[in-house]
Amino acid sequence: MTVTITREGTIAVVTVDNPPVNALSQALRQALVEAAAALDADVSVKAVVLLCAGRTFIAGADVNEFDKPPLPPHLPDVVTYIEAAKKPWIAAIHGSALGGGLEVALGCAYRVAVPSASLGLPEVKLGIIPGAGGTVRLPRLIGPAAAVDLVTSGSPVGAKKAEALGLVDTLIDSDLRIGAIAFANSVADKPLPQPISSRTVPAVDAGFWESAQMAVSAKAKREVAPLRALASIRNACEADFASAMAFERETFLSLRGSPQAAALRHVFFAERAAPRPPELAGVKPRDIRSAAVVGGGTMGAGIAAALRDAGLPIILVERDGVAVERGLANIRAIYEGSVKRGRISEEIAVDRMAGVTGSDDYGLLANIDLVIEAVFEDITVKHAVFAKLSDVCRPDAVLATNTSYLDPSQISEGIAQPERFLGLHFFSPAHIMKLLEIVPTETTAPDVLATGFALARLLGKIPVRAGICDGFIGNRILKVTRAQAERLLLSGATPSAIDAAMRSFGLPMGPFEAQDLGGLNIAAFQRKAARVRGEMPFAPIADRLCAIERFGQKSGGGWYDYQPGERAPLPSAIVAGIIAREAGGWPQRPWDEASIVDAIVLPMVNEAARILEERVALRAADIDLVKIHGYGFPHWRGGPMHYAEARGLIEVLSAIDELSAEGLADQPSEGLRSAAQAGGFSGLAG
Ligand code: 3H9
Repeated sequence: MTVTITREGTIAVVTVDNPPVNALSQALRQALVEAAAALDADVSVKAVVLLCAGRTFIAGADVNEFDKPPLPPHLPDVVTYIEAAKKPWIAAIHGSALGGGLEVALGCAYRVAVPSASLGLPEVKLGIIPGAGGTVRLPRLIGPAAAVDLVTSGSPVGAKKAEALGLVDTLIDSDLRIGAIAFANSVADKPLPQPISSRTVPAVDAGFWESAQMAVSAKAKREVAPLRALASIRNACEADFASAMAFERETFLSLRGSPQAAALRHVFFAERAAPRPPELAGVKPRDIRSAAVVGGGTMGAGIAAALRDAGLPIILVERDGVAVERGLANIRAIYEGSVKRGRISEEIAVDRMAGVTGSDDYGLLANIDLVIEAVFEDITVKHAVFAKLSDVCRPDAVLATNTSYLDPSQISEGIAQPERFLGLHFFSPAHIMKLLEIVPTETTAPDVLATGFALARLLGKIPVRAGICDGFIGNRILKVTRAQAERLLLSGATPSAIDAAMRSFGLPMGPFEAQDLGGLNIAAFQRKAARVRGEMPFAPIADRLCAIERFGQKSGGGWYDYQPGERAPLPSAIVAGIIAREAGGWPQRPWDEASIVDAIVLPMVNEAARILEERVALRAADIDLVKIHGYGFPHWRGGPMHYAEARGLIEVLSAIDELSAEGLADQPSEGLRSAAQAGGFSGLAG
């Protein structure tokens, strides 16, 4: 870390260089205070430009320090020090001014930024609130309504919007350093602007806080930080500056040590570790400038849209003209939906479709860099597709399968240059869902695997490397969840009670509602295939429902009944009857919310430990990302593995022991036993 001071005439330029993102470590805070003191004492300096080296302005407090006691100088004091400087400080922003970085900029007399910069207070995404005056200064600068939006959403705004809000004084289109120095010269002899801390807050309309409270709590659901941030802004609008700062700091410090903040920090670091598997360090991915998708069903169309959204030209291949038209219509429907939801404009939708070519001619793929197969889950159909791709594609083209349940190694049999083949398992809807399971075979070349990770980055997805097994990481755990849900039914719980308990735990939907929405037939098809392989999947009630064609909402009923045209699930007498018949011989017991959650979540953890033990997943944190980004596990709980560790693995182990003694779960896995003994999953990971 270095902070250097250079001179351009009477302007001092303070350059912060603390790679990778100029986070405000203790050493940097100290250096900023020292720079401010030295420059205040230097009569030859009329104004100060605060600039950052590298790819970004200060991106916030150093999150690595949040598990330790705070060390002086504390950030609020650093900001106060800069705000009290005798000469104007000008924050010159490129990249991201986030969290503490923006708070430092708010201590400066002026803020200038390049148009590509973004500014924000993302603290709520880490389970905390801004802790260095963000909730107190922001409403004094841009008004309460804009401050509430920015702080409670945690989403940054672009520099142009920031200028319109009054957060940035001037945009600098040319070289930032030169532009900021010119700006500094233009204000050097003017009186200092009134510090933000001593400005008054504009009044709000009657009922403003009540409606903000309702809107924020509806969005936050059970996340604590957004409402606490709102309370801090409200207090800052109603109290004097000093007491508002004290209130903010107290809230920040209490949240910093909270379980939600610990969980969200775990997710933050997991998301940053996942895209960089150590074994691929230094491996150069292949170039991907064009892509094709084979199969235009729901998955294929979603994958095509995801690739297209990342700017790649796309060819969609289907078996005949009618199927091509259907595939193109599926992609078009995705873009029409995005326009309707206000996600993109009509012009963008037209442009995206213009970049998609539909064809039944594999010959068009002769010069394509990446082809993803998303056809029917049948090994013969897939073999036929890859045989054609082997014939027509360049030998260095990357070939991928989006299979969910088949073995990618088997699919790759017979492919010319099998080292260019891998599994890329997207989640539906593929243009929205963030998770991408990357599944190499034994023969996948390192640069092809690296291409999978590079593709994830290009598409803005969270990549997780998964080994080959039935269902990879996510669907393998899902099977356990579903089996558990049926065991609960057989021992006295109802679908509505189980769904309600899981929603109250934080999932967007319970297991039965989710199956009714997605349809029960795909899982039934997979169970049939598993039975052919000699396996014995456990789904006695789902099997009975499928036998009477209760496939879910699309067939008018599944685990629940539905009124025609309605989506509200209604308890079903037919289903209750089937459960009662199947439950004969099962011991009945009472189930409350907590015991339902335990009987579903803890067996997930048990299976996940087995997955780690088998090295199907490389890290426990990867499994957390799979469940959060693919299956709606509440991110503020940190994923099932973090949840289990936070709860204590000994307790988890004994709960599973009890469930399995009652015949309500599998026995604890060896992986779980050894992790419990070691006090964490890190020993299982590699
Ligand atoms: C805060 O400020 C609280 C204050 O209000 C109050 C204080 C009193 N700390 O994301 P990338 C590391 S809370 C430590 O891949 P990109 C990251 O782990 C903070 N490390 O880069 C990774 O390390 P490695 C509010 C951090 O270019 C490397 O940097 N601020 C931090 O895709 C590259 O990260 C935020 O929440 C950090 N704050 O994106 C901002 N940030 O290479 C969070 C990053 O070892 N950061 N690292 O794996 C971001 O949003 C992105 O990193 C950013 C760059 C957009 C800046």
